[in-house]
Amino acid sequence: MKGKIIQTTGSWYQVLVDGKIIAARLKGKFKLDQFDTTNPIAVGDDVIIEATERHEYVIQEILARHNYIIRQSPRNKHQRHIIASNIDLALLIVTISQPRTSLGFIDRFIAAAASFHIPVKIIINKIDLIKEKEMEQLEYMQIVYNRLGYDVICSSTITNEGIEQIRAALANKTTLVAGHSGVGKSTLLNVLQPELNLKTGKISEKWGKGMHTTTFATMFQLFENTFIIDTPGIKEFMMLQVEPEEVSGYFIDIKQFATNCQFNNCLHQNEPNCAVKDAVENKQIAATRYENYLHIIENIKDINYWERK
Ligand SMILES: Nc1nc2c(ncn2[C@@H]2O[C@H](COP(=O)(O)OP(=O)(O)O)[C@@H](O)[C@H]2O)c(=O)[nH]1
Ligand SMILES: [Mg+2]
Ligand SMILES: [Zn+2]
Repeated sequence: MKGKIIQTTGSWYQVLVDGKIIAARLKGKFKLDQFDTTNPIAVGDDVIIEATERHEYVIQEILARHNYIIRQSPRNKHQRHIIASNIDLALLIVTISQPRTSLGFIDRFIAAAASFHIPVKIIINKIDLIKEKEMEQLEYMQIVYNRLGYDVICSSTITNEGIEQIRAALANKTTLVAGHSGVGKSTLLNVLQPELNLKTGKISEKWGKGMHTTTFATMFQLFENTFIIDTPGIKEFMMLQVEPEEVSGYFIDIKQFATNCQFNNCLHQNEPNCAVKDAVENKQIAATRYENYLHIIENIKDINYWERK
């Protein structure tokens, strides 16, 4: 039988098969060393399970993953853990205020998603709270990210603006829902599916803070054939696990111009004849995008420096 892993707890796996949840174990002689990761199976994996004579279920096979989020141990680059797999979409929920989501956070997130081959849609929630003086920021966000090819949906769980658009965007997909604590992720999911009854507001925020140690993702069904992945490992997701010279590959606007730089290893910092810097000056690349790109490469250089010491 074919099923999908929705939760992993020790050596037991919860597998969704035809709308039913079945507990299964790995087949005894399953070769752990066929992957170079600390976990052989992750949430989102499509698997083949089989009943044994003792009426237990065992996982026989993992079907090929079309993408996955992986975390590498900060101490050992070869220790890698798959957080979740087969993700069709990442929904990044942001807010202009209460709390404010920075453009740096957005750029880091979409670059990381690109590195994992996950498409992104941006939701600007709490649009009912927007003040006149915040309109400019709102428009800037819409223009910059639309121009990059991302859908930007404004929403409110109070007026229901954008809710049907979000529902349509999620249909028949497995979606990772991400964003700062307090932006309204749980509220939004409850509006889409009241049966979920997720905790919202202060209590869940408090929980979120102490939960950095666990990186177990879980998956739940929103509608038929529509799943949500919830992972506490968002910080790790945001860590771009690449070298500085690879970062521009995940900034589609910068990548476009990078081929015209004089040096093919140009980091677009202070190198001469840099087509990216020219494009920033000519406003073909948004200044905030370029600044955030520079922050990310500096940050990666820092991490690499301390690792190599
Ligand atoms: N004004 C306004 N408040 C919202 C909206 N969506 C959620 N909230 C409130 O924001 C707070 C945090 O929401 P919650 O769903 O717990 O955020 P989460 O941490 O991202 O899951 C709660 O008090 C919600 O009632 C919205 O669209 N407009
Ligand atoms: Mg929540
Ligand atoms: Zn350059």
